Amino acid sequence: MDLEERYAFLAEYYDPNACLIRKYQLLFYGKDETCEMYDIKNKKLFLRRSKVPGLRMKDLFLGSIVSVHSRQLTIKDFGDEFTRRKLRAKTEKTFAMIKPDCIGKMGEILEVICQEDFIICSAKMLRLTRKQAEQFYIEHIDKPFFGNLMNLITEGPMVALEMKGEDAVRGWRRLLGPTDSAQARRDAPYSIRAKFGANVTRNACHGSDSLESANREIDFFFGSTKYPNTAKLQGTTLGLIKPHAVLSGIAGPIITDILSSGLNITALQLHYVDRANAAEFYEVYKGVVAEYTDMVTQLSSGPCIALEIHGDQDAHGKFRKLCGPADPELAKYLRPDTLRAKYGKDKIENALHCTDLADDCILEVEYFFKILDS
Ligand code: DAT
Ligand code: MG
Repeated sequence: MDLEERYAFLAEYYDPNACLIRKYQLLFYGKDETCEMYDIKNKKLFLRRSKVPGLRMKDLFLGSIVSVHSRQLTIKDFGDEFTRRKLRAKTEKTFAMIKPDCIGKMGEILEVICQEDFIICSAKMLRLTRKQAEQFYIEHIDKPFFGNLMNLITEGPMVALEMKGEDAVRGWRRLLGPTDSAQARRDAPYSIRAKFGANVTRNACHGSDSLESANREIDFFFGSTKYPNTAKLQGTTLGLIKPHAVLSGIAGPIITDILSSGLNITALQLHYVDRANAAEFYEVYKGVVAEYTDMVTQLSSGPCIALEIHGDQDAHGKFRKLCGPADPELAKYLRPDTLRAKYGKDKIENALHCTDLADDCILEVEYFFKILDS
């Protein structure tokens, strides 16, 4: 990015009080990472040029949702030709899948994805029926390996991912390595298939092979067809990776730690929670916890990843123990191995929410995997 450059966007904000959509011109200055906003309707300065905590250039792309001083804005369009030309090449999307053979390694794979600067726009754990799998891989229907491929794809849950990045289609294919994991180990030893794949069919992950495939595959999974999530809604608890942690790219390591503690992840979905829903979800803390408003602001400030956590017994108790004290300062001192100690910053940006009371587990799991996913 040329640091002198100014990028312009059309952003929309749904004002719940007035029940109307407000439109803004949002300007972002690369040089000092400041933001300026104009109300389009009355042509007035809305936000003086200033730094907006948490707002980065890489979070601004078509369809992204960003938080500017507690307002959730949707980036609807480029604001000028310069921005359109500059960013279109960069805002390429691709489709990735963590296949059933590699679901246990999803934390490590998400870590690689974030290290390579991909931004995850959508993520959902789901299980395809045979018919759906055939549709997805229709181009291979006559190949001798088709039966094996169908068995693998339908043998268990997988994670579908819509990702964005510079040269995303080619970049992700390069990172995947050759189709055959054995060849990948010879020719591209640092690739995902070399590291995580077993053979030519069980090769860890999928990646779109062209822009056209990417569009088709993103539409297949995240278009109008809604696939049921994999939540059990029984004997499980909720883990919510907060937006600050998702945006800073540490969801992968957090998931790896959860899985290596012996707990299972039985459902996963990325959500953009709006302020009204965040307020509703945290309602029990209203008037009880001093940080309530800040908690609502944090949860609605960007993408969060909801996890359904399952354990052989007492998933709630085990997961709370793994998360540690709500205040990371305290956690670092008392329980340095816990997730909040390792990944939290302060009481608000404490990496994860976990259900407080055993009796509320299913209510909270249902909030994300039944109510918000409908
Ligand atoms: P890719 O996934 O690298 O795009 P592809 O589109 O040619 O590869 O094939 C789709 C999947 O089918 C691939 O990920 C694994 C399986 N597959 C491909 N070639 C195979 C073969 N020769 N034997 C067994 N499985 C194969
Ligand atoms: Mg292919």
